[in-house]
Amino acid sequence: GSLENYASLFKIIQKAKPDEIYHLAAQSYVASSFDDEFSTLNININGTHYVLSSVKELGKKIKFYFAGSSEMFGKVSTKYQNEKTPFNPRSPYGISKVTGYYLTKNYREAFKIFTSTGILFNHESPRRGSEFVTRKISYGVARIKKGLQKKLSLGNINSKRDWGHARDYVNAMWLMLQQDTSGDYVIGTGKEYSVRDFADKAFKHVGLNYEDYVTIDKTLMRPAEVDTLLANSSKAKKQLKWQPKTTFENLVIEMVESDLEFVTKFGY
Ligand code: G4F
Repeated sequence: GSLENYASLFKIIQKAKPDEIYHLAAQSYVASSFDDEFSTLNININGTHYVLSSVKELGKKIKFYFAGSSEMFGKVSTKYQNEKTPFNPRSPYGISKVTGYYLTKNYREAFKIFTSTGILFNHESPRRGSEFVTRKISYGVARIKKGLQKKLSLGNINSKRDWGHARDYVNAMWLMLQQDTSGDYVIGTGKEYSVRDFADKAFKHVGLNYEDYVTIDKTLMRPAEVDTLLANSSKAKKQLKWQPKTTFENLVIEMVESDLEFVTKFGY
């Protein structure tokens, strides 16, 4: 199926007759969304609408999960963000997710469909694509350690994120659809670290100093940056009994170790 094709999504849902739908698909690269605003907005907004509309047409008993994003908060004015924090997106990607959030909410209210949005903060793992900064760093560190690369170019290393492990966050998504009622939940660790902190820990893990290898490339800076994001997940902790299990330090180590293994095995 394709998010750009209503009929293909309708047919798949009609055939599979799912009990639950986890709608994670999107153009999810924030930086690329500035380069091609039109594709990002078309795919992310219409794609979400097509899935929701198919659910409405085919069977209201399907439970629907929408992957919202902390990018919806954008330029924040409060230290912590929860379900009541106003949205202030800074990228076409963030705007598309805010629209998806409201579509999801409207289908819940207007058509009485079980639809929940997880407002997930950055979630990482060794499976992360190297377009994203955490994997770019862990892979770069492994290649530098093995002598395959000399420098690592990064953009804004002062921006701060609330980074958790994807494994913990997928558990939260599943818990949302096991509830009796639908709703919106902020999912994050409640701790924030800068890109610099991530690089520092990753290089230190292999006995190196990031300052000797990281160079700043201004072309990697975004036209509008989200400087800081920090979750208040009290609602999820209380209602879903959800708790993140992986610490920042263990996340960094797991990613670096996985890339060391990859580089050793494949040699690139
Ligand atoms: O890893 P990033 O590209 O992730 P970003 O933009 O926070 O978005 C991710 O998390 C969102 C949840 O909040 C998701 F919705 C979204 O789909 C995606 O998964 O960038 C993180 C930070 C940014 O501030 C960026 O400017 O790292 C900074 N950064 C610095 N140097 C870099 C780089 N980002 C990338 N991708 N590449 C760099 O070289």
